[in-house]
Amino acid sequence: MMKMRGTSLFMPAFVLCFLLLLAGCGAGHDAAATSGTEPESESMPDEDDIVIGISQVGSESDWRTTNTKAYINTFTQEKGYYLIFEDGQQKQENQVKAVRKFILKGVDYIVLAPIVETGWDAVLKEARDAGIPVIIVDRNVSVEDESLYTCRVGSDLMQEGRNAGEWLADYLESRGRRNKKINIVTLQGTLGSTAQIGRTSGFAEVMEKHPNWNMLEYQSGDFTQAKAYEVMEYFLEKYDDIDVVICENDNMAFGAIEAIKEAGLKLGKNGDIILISFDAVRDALLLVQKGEIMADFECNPIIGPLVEETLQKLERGEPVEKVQYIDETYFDYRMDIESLLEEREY
Ligand code: GYE
Repeated sequence: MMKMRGTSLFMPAFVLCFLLLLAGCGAGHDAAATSGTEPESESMPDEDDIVIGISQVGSESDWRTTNTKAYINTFTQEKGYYLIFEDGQQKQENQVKAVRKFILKGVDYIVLAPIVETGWDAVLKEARDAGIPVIIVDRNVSVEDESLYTCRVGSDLMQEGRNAGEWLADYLESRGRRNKKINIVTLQGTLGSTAQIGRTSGFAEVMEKHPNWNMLEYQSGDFTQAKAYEVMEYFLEKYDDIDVVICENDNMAFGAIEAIKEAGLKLGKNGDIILISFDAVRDALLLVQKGEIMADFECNPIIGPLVEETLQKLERGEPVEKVQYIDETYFDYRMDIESLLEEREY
């Protein structure tokens, strides 16, 4: 049976002002959130609005900020959407609570960006029992029963890891270091997240083909600059022969670079350390241009439009692919970053 739009258990929503500022929306009718600490707004869905509850991971990185903006800019009330945005603040329990809240409100769709892969079975079952389609975005979930969610829209994170490994192999070859011993450290993302699992295992796959690559240590920097700075300091104290630093996102690269410079080491082609990163956000690309990050593997944060396309197909009762990957590329210090940046949104 078709559900009536906007007539479910709706409470007055609260506006997350900072999100609206991020999104550049003036008066703020486009996004609402249910955080009890925010000022109450009069915003209510129109009867025909498609009501979407988004449970976001947090705001740990530049990538995430752009990703959040893209949802807000895509699902506007002018286009007939009513968005309820919940920031999980990097805690799965907050995200589970948010999904339950969405179910209670009787939203039309749930969009879930899961912080880690496991632990979702129970709440996704509740959503399915309530007849609410769930679109998993960005990272993945690992559930016993795949029919607990409708589909996933995001990045092929394992492929990103493989691409980074292949790039390093080619680069070392070009520098005559193909068979030399190469010491590597990895700053991993949030343990158990698809972005960490995919990038670590994709890179490890390539590493297996190179017995001379020696992974000294993996440590998590939780995708944040501050944590990565501390971890990199620790790596540099412990090892004096690091050749390669893999940072599983750009914000961790920023922290690592700070620590490397403070230790008096040089980055880049003629330096001591080859640093590779993931995301390719604007500030990181400026460091690629300087040669400090030697290669950056793009993770496209603008997922909103593809989620919208998927949701519209579901609205029309059309089938959707279970997994949809967004197009991605990479950038390295040899490219003309300046002109690439002119056309880039983020
Ligand atoms: O790389 C990182 C963010 O899940 C792909 O999460 C995303 C990752 C992204 O914090 O910057």
